[in-house]
Amino acid sequence: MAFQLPELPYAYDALEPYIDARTMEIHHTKHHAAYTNNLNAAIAGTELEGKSIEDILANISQHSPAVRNNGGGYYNHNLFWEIMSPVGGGEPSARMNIDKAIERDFGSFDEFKKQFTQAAMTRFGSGWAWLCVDADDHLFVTSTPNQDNPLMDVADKQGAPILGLDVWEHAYYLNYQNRRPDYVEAFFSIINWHEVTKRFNDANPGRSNF
Ligand code: MN3
Repeated sequence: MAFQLPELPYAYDALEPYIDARTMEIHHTKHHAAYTNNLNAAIAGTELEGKSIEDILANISQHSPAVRNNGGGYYNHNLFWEIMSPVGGGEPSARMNIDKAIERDFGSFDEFKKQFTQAAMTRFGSGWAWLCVDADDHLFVTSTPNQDNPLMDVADKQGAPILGLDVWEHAYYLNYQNRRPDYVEAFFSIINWHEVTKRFNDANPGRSNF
């Protein structure tokens, strides 16, 4: 079963004015579609066919650059579409475990936002900023180059990504040109904290409630 390009969970114009419809359409139908097709081509007829994307990424150091770049691109964009929502933004509510975990591990939401923004701004060239859960069930912020991600065994720090921001120029250039800081700030208006919370809970199903 080949990997499939997912449908977006909202219309291309749903995230305006934060992300414009044209950017979303090109990003999904061209960039994400290409990663998906190229991943399928790279694994066709190999032992990777039929494996989950998570399994492939966990041992990515053993695979070709084509699998690394396109497997990362496939996974990262699947996550990216889902952790945004036209009714998102703000801060996670007190009913979500994630808000207590952010306070515990960063001290405050503002400090988390500062660290995440810093990671997005200081990632030179193309890459991603991430909020992840580590093996000890603590949150951390990191960034990765190109289409790498923290599931990969080549990552500086490994963990389960629960929030990610694409800082490739293709993600923002039509609307923001070189103003990456404005794009990063806008992203905070469309974060789907329900989905981030779900991913936080899935990262450690045995966790007792906060
Ligand atoms: Mn992208």
